Parts: sequence; C-alpha cells; structure tokens
Amino acid sequence: MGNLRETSAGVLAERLWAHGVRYVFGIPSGQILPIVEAIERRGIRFVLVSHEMTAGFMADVMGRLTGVPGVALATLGPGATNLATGVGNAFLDRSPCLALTGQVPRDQFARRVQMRIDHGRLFAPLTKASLQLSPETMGDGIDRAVALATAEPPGPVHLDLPEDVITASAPGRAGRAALPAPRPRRPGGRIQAAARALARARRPVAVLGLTAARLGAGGRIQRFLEARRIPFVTTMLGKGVVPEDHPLHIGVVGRARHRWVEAFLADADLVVGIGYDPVEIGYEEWMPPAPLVHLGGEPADVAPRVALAADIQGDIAGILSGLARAGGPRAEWDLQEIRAFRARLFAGLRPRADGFQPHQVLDLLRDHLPADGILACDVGAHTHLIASQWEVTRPGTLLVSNGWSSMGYGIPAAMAATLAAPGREVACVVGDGGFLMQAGEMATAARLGRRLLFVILRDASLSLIEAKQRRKGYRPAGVRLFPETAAPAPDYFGVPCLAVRSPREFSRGLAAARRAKGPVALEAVVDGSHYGEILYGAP
Ligand SMILES: Cc1ncc(C[n+]2csc(CCOP(=O)(O)OP(=O)(O)O)c2C)c(N)n1
Repeated sequence: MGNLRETSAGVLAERLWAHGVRYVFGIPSGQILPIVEAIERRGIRFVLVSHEMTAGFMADVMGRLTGVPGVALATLGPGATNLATGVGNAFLDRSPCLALTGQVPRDQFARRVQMRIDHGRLFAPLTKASLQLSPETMGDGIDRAVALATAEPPGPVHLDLPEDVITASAPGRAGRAALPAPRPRRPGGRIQAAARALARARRPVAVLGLTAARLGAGGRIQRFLEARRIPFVTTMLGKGVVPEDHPLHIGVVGRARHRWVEAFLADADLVVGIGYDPVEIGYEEWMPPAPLVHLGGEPADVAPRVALAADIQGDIAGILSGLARAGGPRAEWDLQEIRAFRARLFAGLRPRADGFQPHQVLDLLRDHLPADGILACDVGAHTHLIASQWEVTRPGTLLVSNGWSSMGYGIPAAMAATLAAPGREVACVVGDGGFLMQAGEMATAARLGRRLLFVILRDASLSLIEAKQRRKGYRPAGVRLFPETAAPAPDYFGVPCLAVRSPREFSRGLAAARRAKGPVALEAVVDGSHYGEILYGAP
C-alpha cells in the first residue's frame, strides 16, 4: 500500500500525534487496519481491548485526566454500536474525546452492505458532532474535532472514516471540514440578584458540582465559602473541589444516607449552586424549599416549583470575586452542629453487623490509597456508598460514571488512569455484576502490565437493583449472580486474584498488593444485605 505517511491514514496519525495523542483504544478489523498501521508507525500505541465499550470509556478518561482528547477506534456496525456505550459517558459526563469508526467505501453507500449502518444517526444524540471525513478534509477535520471536543463543556466528536478515504493518497490541497465551530459562551445573569439573595439569607448552603471540579475553581470557592461561613454539600463529581475534611463540609447529595443529608438541609433558607451541571442530578430531587442561586457553565434546569433567585453563567472565579466584593453577612450556621451531623453520618454509613461489610472494605482501602491516588468505581450500590463514605481531599482523584451511570465503566477507567497518570497509585472498586460485564478486560489489564489494584465486591447480587426491589415490596428477581457452586478464581486472564472474607484477610491482601509490580485483584466476599438501609433509611 506504499508509504502510509502519504495517505489520509498517515495524515490522521500525524494530526493526532501533533495534538498530543499517544494512545488509541479499540479492536482492529479489516476496514481500519490502515489506521492501526499508520498510528503505530507514528508512535501512537494502539491498545487492544476486549469490548469496544471499554475503548470509549478509556478514551473518555484519557481526555478527562490529560485535557488532550482520548481516542477510540472501532470497526463499522457492531463495533460502532459497542463503542456507543462508552461515548455516551463522555457526552453526559463531559469529557473530550474522539470516536473514530471505519466505514465501507463511499461507492457502496447506496447499496445494502454487510455490517453497514448510518453511523451519523447512531452517534448524533451521543456527541457534539458527527462527521464523515474525505481525503481533502482529513487534516482540518481532526484539528476542528479536537477544538470542538475540548471547548467548554467538553464532549465527544465522532468521525466516520470510509475505507477508500483512509487509503487515498493525501491530496496536495487541503479543504475545510464541515464541523461546527465551538459555540462561544455567553456570560449571562445579574450578579446583583445573587448578591441580594445572599445578603437576605441567614442559613445559606452551597452545592458544588462537576463544572467547578473541571474548571479547577476549588481555591476560589473555598475562600468564598470560608469568608461567608457557608457550609457545602457536593454532587458525586464535585467531591474534592473543596477538601472533604473541611469543617464546612456536610456531605454528598442523592447518595447513601441522602435522606439524612436532606433532613439536615431542611432549614437552609438559600441554596447556592456553584459549578453545578444540570446533568448531574436535578436540584429538586434533594433541595429544601428555599430559593436557588445558580452559578454555572450551563443555565439552571429546574422544575417550576423551584424559586430561581439568580441564574448566572460565566467564569465561576470571576462571579465569586464579584459576589465577594458585594460583601454581606456571615451565615448563622453553628460549626458544632455540622460536626455533630458529620459524626452521626459517619456512624450511619457503617452499621454494625456480623458479616464482612462493604464499608469495611472501603475504609481499609481509603487508608491504603494515598490522598493523590486515583479511585475508579463502577455503578451499583457500592457507588452510593463510595459517594458518601470515601473522603476526597484532592480534586480529580475519583472517577465515576455519573451523568451516564453505566455499569462497565470502572475497570476501563482505572486502566486508562494508569496510562494518563503514570506514577500515581490507582485502584478500582467494582461490584460482581459490573465485573461479570467486563471480566474480559482483565486480559487487557494483564497485557498493559501496569500496577493496578482491582477490588471486586462479591455479594452475589445486583445489590442496587435488589435493594430497589425490596423497597418497592417486589420479590427479588433477576438479580442473583452465581450458582451455589461458583467460587472466586485464583486468576482472571492473567491477573492474579485473592479471595478475602474478613477485614483481616483484606488488610493482608492490601499488603501483598503493595508489593505487586502489575495488576492484582482482591475479591472481597461481602455481605450486601445492609445496602438498602444505608441507601434509603430514614434519619
Ligand atoms: C449498562 C448498565 N446496565 C444496567 C444498569 C442498571 N444497574 C444499575 S446498578 C446495577 C447493579 C449493579 O450490580 P453490581 O455490579 O453487582 O454492584 P452492586 O449493586 O452489587 O454494588 C444495575 C443492573 C446500568 N446502570 N448500566
């Protein structure tokens, strides 16, 4: 096929390299082999995964942690539909990435062809834009896709690459790709309205969200909250924006013991959303009956019954400086009251019980992982517990699928973190249901060979769903995972695994994991029967 550098695939590889891309995640197939060859020749590593969903999640996390869009590559049809699950996460959890799909040659578009579907329609609701590139638009298309993916709020861009396009010689004259330019962000809303609402409030609370975390506005936010002595809750993705060991920290909304947090917030007379993204959790799902001041990247999205005192978009640090200049009274919260609530919440998340409990696993793991270590978790009852129990003091150290809430995220996220943040400790907590969905990726982890600790919470059930069934008075159905005879395995596709059945055994497993040079798994055989009470119990 001649010199690949002179083909469109070569141009693609060159542009990706120039933007800082060093890994592409995917599964090869005939149509995309020229791309795999071109990127590898350019020095970009093609990372084979076991399912394209993983490629999408890994691209998301590479983009999230490095700021350079992560890249996933899949074949057409079933490769593209598998990839879509990972791309959806980047869309709803706001991460810059590029989803590349192979496609049949353009002269076959009018025919019924094996594996072919309209990728543009598949990816339209999951991406900021979807575009088919030509040899003329390849270079410009990659540049524009990177600009669009990284523009606030970041997200995925899909590029469809027909087989004849990637093998065509690179044209002498480049054309412009029809990708939309990033939308300029228009600041809006009046600071005075927010300042007036704050001046009137006696017991305001703040809620910190994903946008604040992404924009790194933590220091400014912390100074603002301290100056007015405003206590704060966070969303799951806002954890760590201000360190959670701060005396003004109350808890996390909408997760384990959320009814306790809501009861504590009941007599707040103003809620100030700072960098709260509407996609995280609806305000009205947890808010007390108080007016709302929303300071964010996106306009507030609330039910009509919420009284919106101010809705301001723009640079959060700038808005907070404006509010600080406006001055105002200190809030009338009693710090003792907050401390007492935190202590009660701490105990409520750790019920006394005979069996080996998930909360014991989390406490021991928290002690094991350094403050700048990265925890990736999957989706299930354990996620709710992690939200409320896992203390985050550094931003960007907890990876979770929140807006998309997809099982299967944790294992790929942890693997990507080992590549994006080399030298940092990385751990992954996954339920046994999520593990079954992604068990094949243990082979990926073994091939990557990076130090990485997987903790599989084996409670033999899709516990979150079982807890919901019980709460509604339904009989548990479709949630039991293993036959009675099944037992943990000593090795999952090259990742050694140790089954542990008590806090002592788990501690010993952690000590062994510390000495490991590559990936290891601890399969904690736990009692998941208390999740229902911890998640939904009344104060
Ligand atoms: C892809 C996908 N399928 C289904 C669900 C619905 N769901 C949410 S949590 C859950 C159960 C998870 O079970 P497990 O991984 O064992 O974790 P646990 O609840 O036991 O902590 C299911 C089925 C989902 N969120 N994502």
